[in-house]
Amino acid sequence: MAMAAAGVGRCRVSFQLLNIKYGRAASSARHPSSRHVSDWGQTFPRQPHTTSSPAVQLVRWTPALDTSGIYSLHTTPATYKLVPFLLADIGEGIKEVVVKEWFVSEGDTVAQFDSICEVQSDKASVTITSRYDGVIRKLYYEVDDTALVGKPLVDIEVSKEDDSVGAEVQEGEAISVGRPAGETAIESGTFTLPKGKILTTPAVRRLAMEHKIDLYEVRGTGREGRILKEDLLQYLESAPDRTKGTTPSTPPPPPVSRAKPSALSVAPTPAVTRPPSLPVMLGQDKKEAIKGFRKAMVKTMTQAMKIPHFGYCDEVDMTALVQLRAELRKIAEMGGVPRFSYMPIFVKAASMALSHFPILNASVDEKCENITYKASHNIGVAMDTGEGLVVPNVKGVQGLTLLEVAVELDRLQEAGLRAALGTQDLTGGTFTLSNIGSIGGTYAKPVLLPPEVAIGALGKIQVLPRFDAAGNVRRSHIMQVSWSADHRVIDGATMCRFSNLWKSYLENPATMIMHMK
Ligand code: CAO
Repeated sequence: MAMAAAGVGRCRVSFQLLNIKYGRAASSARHPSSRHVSDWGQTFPRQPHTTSSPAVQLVRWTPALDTSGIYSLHTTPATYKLVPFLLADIGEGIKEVVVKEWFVSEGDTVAQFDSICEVQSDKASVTITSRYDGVIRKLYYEVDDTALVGKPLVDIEVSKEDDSVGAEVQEGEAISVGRPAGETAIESGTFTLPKGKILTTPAVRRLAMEHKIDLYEVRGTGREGRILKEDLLQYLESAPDRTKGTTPSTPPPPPVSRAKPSALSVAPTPAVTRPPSLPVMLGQDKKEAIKGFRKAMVKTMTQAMKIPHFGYCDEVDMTALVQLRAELRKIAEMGGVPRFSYMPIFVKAASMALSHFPILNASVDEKCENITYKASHNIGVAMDTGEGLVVPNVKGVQGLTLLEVAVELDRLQEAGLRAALGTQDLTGGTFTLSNIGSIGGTYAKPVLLPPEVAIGALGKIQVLPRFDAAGNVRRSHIMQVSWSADHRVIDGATMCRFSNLWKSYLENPATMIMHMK
């Protein structure tokens, strides 16, 4: 941690500021938007912040230009106060997070709900937004530092007239960050914003200003509709004439497909496989702390391996589904879903089969004394992201159409790639599927995600010869599936019957459609 998080005492401290240079923008190059940030364009010495942990510092800066062109300031009765902005309790027992990115620099002006930084716990990535209008005076951490819940994240200088700021901040008090007072957990689904507020970063606001774009016209694809830089760039690209201030008559086009090349389109036995990346040559051994999603994996997998796993494998003839998917894809495209992979079908078929085997959509407590049959089919999907393995889940699959599952999967995949999955996305799963076949392989040995009791791993769909009922060899699309179940509560026969039903939906998609609710 580069900067020690100051404890928050109750003393009031006023201080003098010396050598405040006039005319120099306080904002950083990274956030030139904050040119207007400080009316005085001053830089501040760091000493005031290193005083004995003031909870609230009352100071009035009265700029007065001296002959050398340098402002001197005098401490007078307070007009502004410095508020340590504490990292809120973000729930799920999270005690610390890693700072992934700062959206502000010291000296930047922020308004309520402006993004301050992106932090990542071992469960989720969360954008912290400002609770106040004010000027950022101190960042307590560097990128990649570990920030502690309940400790200051930044100091914000706010107007003393700002009633939203408590008179004093108590030590350990977790100010609710990123949401209006009164709202609680950081859950993308439940977050509400005051009407008219636009969620975005100062950098995006600046870019919008430069291009004279009304941000109300830009569709935000970030969490809670946050407008990302990509959204703005796409808006600019798709409708340059709109930058002159006209109102769009049609919604912006759906996001560009990020689909990787299909494993199916690859030649069956390529002679040479191109490595996916450049080789890494380490000159010397490198040791690093296990953090973020990997840390979560350590915890979950260690816990999971205490559970006796039962494994069951089979192969699925996907030939009919491969053809049907081509049709579904076109329909999905017309419905605004540019990528319709096999995953929504696997997920929906699993939910339909789970309706017949509720014990597989269940959880057991730690001592394995009780089993809870879950009403909702919250199907987790293992995702390979830049940050590592994450398993967000699609909630309530039993009540969703195939298209709705596809839309939600697309959102989760998009968020996963941006490391922007919320706690809600990553918790509450009841059953998991892991499509390792989109990368390669046939059979796998999936490990349970406790307290869930079953998980399936899907292999690569391959074109292989198979006999049909009449004994003729057919060109078939074959996919292997590997199930693991908690053998304390699930017997092999149940797993096998479930797999048979799931497989029948995929092999005869007509039956799936017939039974779909
Ligand atoms: N066999 C062959 N092709 C497959 C396939 C399979 N099993 N699964 C997907 N594909 C195809 C898709 O259809 C798509 O091709 P098209 O563009 O022609 O449709 C292409 O591969 C890329 O798919 P995708 O990966 O973008 O999307 P998806 O919905 O199929 O999968 C996801 C999404 C998140 C499951 C996948 O990207 C992923 O991360 N898989 C890895 C999961 C993992 O790491 N598991 C291990 C967990 S234990 O550590």
